[in-house]
Amino acid sequence: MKTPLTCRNYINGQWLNAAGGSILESRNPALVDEVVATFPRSQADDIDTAVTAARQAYRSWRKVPAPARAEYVFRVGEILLQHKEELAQLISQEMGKPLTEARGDVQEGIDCAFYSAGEGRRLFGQTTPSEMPNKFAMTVRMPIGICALITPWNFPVAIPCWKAMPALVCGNTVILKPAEDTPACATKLIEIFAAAGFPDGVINLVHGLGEEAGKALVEHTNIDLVSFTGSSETGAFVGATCGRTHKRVCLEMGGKNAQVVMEDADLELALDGAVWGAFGTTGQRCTATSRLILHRDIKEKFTAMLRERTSKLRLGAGNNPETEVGPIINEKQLQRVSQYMDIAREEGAKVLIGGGIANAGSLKNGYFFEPTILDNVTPNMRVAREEIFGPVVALIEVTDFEEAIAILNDTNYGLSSSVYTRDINRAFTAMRDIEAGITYINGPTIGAEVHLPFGGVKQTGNGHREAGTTALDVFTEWKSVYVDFSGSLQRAQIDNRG
Ligand code: UN1
Repeated sequence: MKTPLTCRNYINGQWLNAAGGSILESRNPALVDEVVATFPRSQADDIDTAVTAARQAYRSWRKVPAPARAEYVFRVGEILLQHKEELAQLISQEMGKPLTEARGDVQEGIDCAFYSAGEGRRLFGQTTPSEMPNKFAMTVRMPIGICALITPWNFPVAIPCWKAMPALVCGNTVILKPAEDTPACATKLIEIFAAAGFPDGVINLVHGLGEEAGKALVEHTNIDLVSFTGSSETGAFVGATCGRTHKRVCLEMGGKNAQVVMEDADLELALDGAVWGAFGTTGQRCTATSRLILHRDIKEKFTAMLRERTSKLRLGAGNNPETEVGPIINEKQLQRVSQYMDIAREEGAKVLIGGGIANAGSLKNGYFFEPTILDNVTPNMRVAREEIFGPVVALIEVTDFEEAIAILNDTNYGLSSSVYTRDINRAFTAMRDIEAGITYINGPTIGAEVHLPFGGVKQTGNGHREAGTTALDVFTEWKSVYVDFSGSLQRAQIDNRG
C-alpha cells in the first residue's frame, strides 16, 4: 500500500492546515482499506482567511491585462501535459475510474487551459453608434470578483479546470472547495496552478466537508459568485443561499438523460453508444445515459444485444488495464444504487441483468456494483425519473418517434440527450424538439467538448452554460461605456428629438 498523501489548504500562496487542526481522509473506492490522502477539515474561519486573501489579490489581479492573465492559464495547460500520467494515476486511485478515462479527465483540463487562454486575447465587447453626434458607445466585460467554485468528485480535474480557468482569464480570483472524496486530485491540480506562478491569493484551495466548509463558503458575505456542480438537493440550498445573500450563482445539477434508438438506427452503433453512455465512468456522469427509449420493432433484438454486451463488461480497479467499469465512489452511493433495485422491483420493473453489489474475488475490497439493465420500465416509475448515478439503465418501449421524444422530455431534468436514427427528418425534428442543453445525433449522451456550452434546462441548471464562450458570461458582467466628445451636455432621448 502506498503511503497516504498529506493534503493541505492553499491560501495566499501558502500550504496550510485547517486552523482547528482537524483532518479527514480519502480512500481508494476499489480498495477501501487504502487511505489515499489526509486533508484538512476546514471550517468557517479557514474560509474567511481564504476570502480575505482572494479579496486582497483581486485588487491587482483585475488590472493585469487579460492576455497576460491568460498566459498563466496557458502555462497550467503545459504543466498539466507534463503531469498527465501522474495525475491520471491519482484520479484512478482516488476516484476509481479506469486509467484511460482518467487520462481523458486530465486531457479535458488541458483542452480547457488552451481554449480559455485563447479567450484572453478575445474577451470581445461591442461598439455601437450613439444616438447623439460626437458620442461613442461600447460594452466591456468586467470581472465579478471573488468566485467560490464547488466541484464534484466524478471529474476531479476537468470540472475545477472548466470553472477556474475562464474565471481567472476574466480577472476574478478563486477559491476552490473540491469534493471530500477527491482531495488529493484537487491538491495535485492546485500544485500545478501554483507552479504556473499566479500571484499569491489569486487561486486558493480549501478542503473540507460540504456541510461545513462548503456551507461557510456559500454563506460568506464577501464572496461575489458561486459556481456549483453537484446534486440537485445541494444545488437548491446553494441557489437559495446565494439568492438571499445576493451572489451571482451558476448551478450545474442532476440529469436523467435518455438515448432513443429508432427502428431505422444502425443497431451496432447504437449499442456501442448505449454501453459507453450508461456504464462509462460507472454511470457516474451527470451526462450518463440512464434511460434507453427503444422503438418496439427493435426492442427485443436490441435488448438481447445490450444484455450480451453488458454481461461481458469487466469490473475492477481503475489501474487495472483490463477494467472497463470501475467502482462506485463510496459506501453511501453504493447503498443508494442498491436501494434503487428494491424500488425498481416494487414498482414492477424487471432486473434483466446485474442488480447487485459485486463482491467476487478482489471486488470484495471495493464498492462495486454490477452493470444493471432494468426492463419493463414505464415513464412514471421512480427509476425512470430520479437520478441514480450508478451503472444502471432503464429500458422504456415506445411505438413511434413522437412518443419517444415526448417520453425523453417527460423529466424534471434536461442536460444531455441522444437519438439514433438514419432518418434526417427525424434527426432535425429531435434537434428542435428535445428539451435539453445538449443533443447528440448518432452519438452517446456523454462526451461534451470544452469549446461548446455545457449545461442543461429545467432543474438541471439555472440558465448558465459552462465551457465554450458562454463561460465568459458566467464569470463577467457587462459594463456599458459612453464617451461624449461633443464638449456639451447632450440629453439622451431629449436633445435628438427636437
Ligand atoms: C459531468 O459528469 O459532470 O460530457 C461532466 C461529458 C464529460 C463531462 C461530464 N465531458 O460526459
